Formats: sequence, C-alpha cells, structure tokens
Amino acid sequence: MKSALITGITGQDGAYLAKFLLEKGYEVYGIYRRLSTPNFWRLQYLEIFDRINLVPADLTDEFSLLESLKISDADEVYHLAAQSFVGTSFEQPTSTAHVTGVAVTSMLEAIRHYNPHIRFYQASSSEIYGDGHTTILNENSPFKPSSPYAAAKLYGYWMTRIYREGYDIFACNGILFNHESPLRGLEFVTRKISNTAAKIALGLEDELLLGNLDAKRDWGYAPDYVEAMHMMLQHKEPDDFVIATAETHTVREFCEKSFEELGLDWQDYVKVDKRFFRPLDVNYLCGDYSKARENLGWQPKTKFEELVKIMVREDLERWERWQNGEKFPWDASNYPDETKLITRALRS
Ligand code: NAP
Ligand code: G4F
Repeated sequence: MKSALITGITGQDGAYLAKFLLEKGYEVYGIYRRLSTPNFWRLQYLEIFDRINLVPADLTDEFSLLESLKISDADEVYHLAAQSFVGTSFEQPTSTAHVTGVAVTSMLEAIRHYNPHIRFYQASSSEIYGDGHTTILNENSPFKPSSPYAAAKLYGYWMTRIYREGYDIFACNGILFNHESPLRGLEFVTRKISNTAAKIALGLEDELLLGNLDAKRDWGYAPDYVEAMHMMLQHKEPDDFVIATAETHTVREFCEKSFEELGLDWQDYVKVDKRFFRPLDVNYLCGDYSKARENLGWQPKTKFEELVKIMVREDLERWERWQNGEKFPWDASNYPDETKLITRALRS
C-alpha cells in the first residue's frame, strides 16, 4: 500500500486530496498545527476524518517537518500548506515569506536528508504570473509577481526546480489557477459571493460588499484539480504543469450568475467598497492546460457555470439546515463580519 503525506490537509485542497487518495487505497497522513480551536470541519464534512492519520507539525518548525516524514514514511509528499490568502500577504508579508516560501525549502531539505526517493508535489500558483498579461498563460509565460504571496510562491517554484535539477529529486510544480468549491475559505471572493447571496435569498443579509469587480480569473473546481496533483506524481518524469480551464470570467460575472441562480438581480445587492481593493491586483488570469492534457491526460470536468451552481446551491442548503436548527461541520455560522476586521486596507 502506498503512503502519502499531505501538508495543509485541513484546507480546501488537502481535504479533497485526502478523500481522493483514500479512495485510491493510500494510507494518508496529514500534518496539522495546534490551534486554540480545532479546525477539522472539512475532513468531517467529507466524512473522512476517522480514516486519516494526523501528525502534529508546523511549517515554520523544520524539525517537525522532518519528523512528519519519519512518522509517515511517505512515498509521496503533497506540499499544500501555506498562508494562501493574497489579501493577508499584504498585511503579513514577512510571515507569508516564511510560511509560503521558505517552508518549501525546509520540506525539500527534509526529503533530501531523510529519503531523496520521495516524490514531491509543490502547490505553485497562477499568481506568480502577476498583473499585466492579456493572453492565455502557459508554462513558458513570464513571471512577474504582484503580491508578497506571489513572490513567496515564485521562490517555492524555483526551489522545487532547483532540487529537481540539482539533487535529482522527483519534484513537480503544479501551477494551479484558481479553483473553488463549497469547502473554499470564506475570505476568497467566490465563496464570499455564494455564501452572502445565499444569506440574502433567505433574508439573513441585505448587501454584498466587494472590491475589484473587473478582475478576471480562470476558476475551476477543486475536486478536479486534486486529481491532477496525483497524476503529476505518477508521471514517468518530474515536470511542471499548468492546471486551468482555459476560460476567464470577471468577479462581476460570478456575482451575476450566483444571484441569477437564486432568482435575484445582483445589481440590487452588490456594492463596491474601496476597502476591499488591494494595493496591487492581478487583473487577468487565464491558463492553457494543453501540456497537462497531452502528457497527463488531465482536463477539467467542471466549468464556470456549473461551478457557480454547485457553490450557491450548497451554501443555500447549509443556511436552510442551519435555520432548521441542524448541527453539522461547517464554517460560515462562526465567520466574522469582514467589515469588523480593521486592516490597513480597510482603514484607509
Ligand atoms: P487553504 O484552504 O487556505 O489551506 C491552507 C492550509 O495550510 C491549511 O490546512 C492550513 O492549516 C495550512 N497551514 C497554514 N499555515 C500553516 C503552518 N504554519 N503550519 C502548518 N500548516 C499551515 O488553501 P487551499 O485553497 O487548499 O490551497 C492549497 C495550496 O494551494 C496553498 O499552498 C495555496 O497557496 C495553493 N494554491 C491554491 C489555489 C486555489 O485556488 N485554491 C491556486 C493555486 C495555488 P490551518 O487549517 O491550521 O489554517
Ligand atoms: O478570491 P481571491 O481572494 O483569490 P486570488 O487573489 O485570485 O488568490 C487565489 O487564487 C490564487 C491562484 O491564482 C491562489 F494562489 C491563492 O492562494 C488564492 O487561492 O480574489 C480574486 C479576485 C482578486 O482580483 C480580488 O481583488 O477577486 C477580487 N475581489 C474583489 N472583491 C475580491 C473581493 N477578493 C476578495 N477576496 N474579497 C473581495 O471582497
């Protein structure tokens, strides 16, 4: 039986990947960090919490990463853990550099010392392309990061290549474009929209405050994307792959389709609030996944309109269950009102 170690197993991708690997017969280990309140809702929601092995570790503690390799004795390491929110990276650029960037090197060093035959997946991001592009992006397009998050991810991208070329480690970069789901964190724009639109439809909220409505993203469905991670590590040789849908849509279109799904007109509820603009933004992202299609046999199964429906219907159903007094693992009922978060961007 193969064994896999997932960093970031409590996050969106980690939870879906754990489910996928369990279905494939893997023994699954996941690192988790001590929090004052446990955060296992996604694993419980997918009903896999009892089937995974949890190893305590933190990305900023390199010996705990080495220990997690020894405990799991993994054949494959999926390095998904990161400070993953671009907005927060402007507020906390230094910790983002450590957690999202330097920890990649810590994990690669741990692999080099413990077992250089481990196959390593790095969660690289389309954010590394940065702002200023107007055409579809592939593995050879130029990188120009536009946030502390993107700069940290670009460092991780290069370290992955350096360990592959310098030490012959089977290390791959998945350059994933945005991918969403009902397990997406509420701070990201898609889930913010689907969740608030569902609340509005049920009379629990009366407006949705957003920033840059013109930003365009290539949004795919997270369960499709974790399959690509696994395919990369089964490939005959290590390489880097863009994973995307090759479609791009604005934040405005996401609003329009979400409210339409609920029989509402988005223009009656959405307000632009300058507090949700970033110091720098990426205005266009669209990915060309033809290398992954040709070499891995991967392609997206779920496109934009279907994704919006899945997210909105799920948030609506959850709030209805909540109104009926049902208790189930879920994040939204405890999520703070974003306008109460006094960040630099929100104050100005
Ligand atoms: P996510 O839901 O925010 O999950 C992030 C994970 O990282 C959580 O499990 C979190 O643990 C863990 N983590 C954060 N800091 C940690 C630390 N110091 N020590 C140990 N664990 C830590 O992110 P996601 O959407 O699943 O994304 C997975 C990865 O793919 C991330 O690296 C992200 O940057 C990258 N990525 C995502 C997308 C996307 O569209 N989703 C696209 C491209 C790349 P807690 O639960 O304890 O906070
Ligand atoms: O949903 P977002 O916060 O995602 P973003 O910045 O694209 O980053 C996500 O995708 C990356 C892959 O490209 C990942 F690497 C990263 O970890 C993360 O998963 O914002 C999307 C767009 C931005 O242009 C933002 O300015 O939506 C715009 N936006 C407009 N109003 C908003 C809001 N974003 C958020 N979070 N909240 C708003 O109110």
